[in-house]
Amino acid sequence: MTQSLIHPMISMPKALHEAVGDGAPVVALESTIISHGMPYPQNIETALSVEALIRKQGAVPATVAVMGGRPTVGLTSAEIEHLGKKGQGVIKVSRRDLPRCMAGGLDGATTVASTMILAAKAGVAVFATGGIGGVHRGAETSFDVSADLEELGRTSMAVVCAGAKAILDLPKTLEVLETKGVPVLGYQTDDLPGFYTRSTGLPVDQRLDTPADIAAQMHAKWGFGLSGGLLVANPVPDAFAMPADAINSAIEQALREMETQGIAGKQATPFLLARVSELTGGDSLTTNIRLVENNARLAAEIAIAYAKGA
Ligand code: PSU
Ligand code: MN
Repeated sequence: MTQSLIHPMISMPKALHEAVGDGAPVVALESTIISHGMPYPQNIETALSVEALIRKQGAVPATVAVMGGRPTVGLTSAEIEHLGKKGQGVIKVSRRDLPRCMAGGLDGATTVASTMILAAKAGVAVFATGGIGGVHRGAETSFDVSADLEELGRTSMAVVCAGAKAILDLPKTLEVLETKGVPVLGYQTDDLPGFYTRSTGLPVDQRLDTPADIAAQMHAKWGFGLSGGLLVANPVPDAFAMPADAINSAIEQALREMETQGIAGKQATPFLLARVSELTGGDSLTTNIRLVENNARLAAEIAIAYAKGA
């Protein structure tokens, strides 16, 4: 049973392997947020505190990356520190980068898309992140649509986020999620959260108020053989949300600078996150850290509810 859940090419600590085999609640965590999403040393502090929060809730954390070419689910603290210190010196790995990274024996930090792939192959069903990638502003000419959306359409995983990052075109992101059959579930909210803010004014598909309600939809979707993800949108706690004006003007300026400097492709998201943090004097980074912690707590509760069965 245990073997069939876990792909033989996945490297996983023994305790985690057993936890998955026993049907214990496990929460996957991504590593691009460590290497490319936050500066050192806050990146390492956050990654470790998020793992501790998940354990405190009674679930098992599993941070995901490619280490020396091996798809790895369940990094050690030393491996997390290694990725955090190397920062942008490791490859940001999405679906298309996995073969290069594996065949080349390289270290790679996994995005939402590739974390979903590795976690699913390790038998994990719940994943906490900050904000997913989505349709970038200006996508009608640049065609920049994050591979995260494609992955949500195909890989079975509940992804807990604080909405798509506000640097994106959110109405277009919702349209693509609809096309790909991904339910967007607002946790205790009717509105799509805006990552740094609690609301975008855009409606989610459905509001759900308990982890058990979310787990029930996971069982319904996958029990019926509908593959693909569910997106759980969890607003940043009020105390840590940013004023909409401050964050929006920082985003506008960062987007203008990105255009002037000709930054595009996989560099776009890391550039925007870092620049917005500079422009807000670090406030957006604090919000980012707090919302990831908040998502980890909810993801643990969902994993626990899901593990109880349909
Ligand atoms: N959420 C964060 N910080 C991040 C990211 C998400 O709070 O750094 C990363 C995730 O790894 C996500 C990626 O998958 O940004 C999206 O990149 P792109 O837009 O290039 O697909
Ligand atoms: Mn992109």
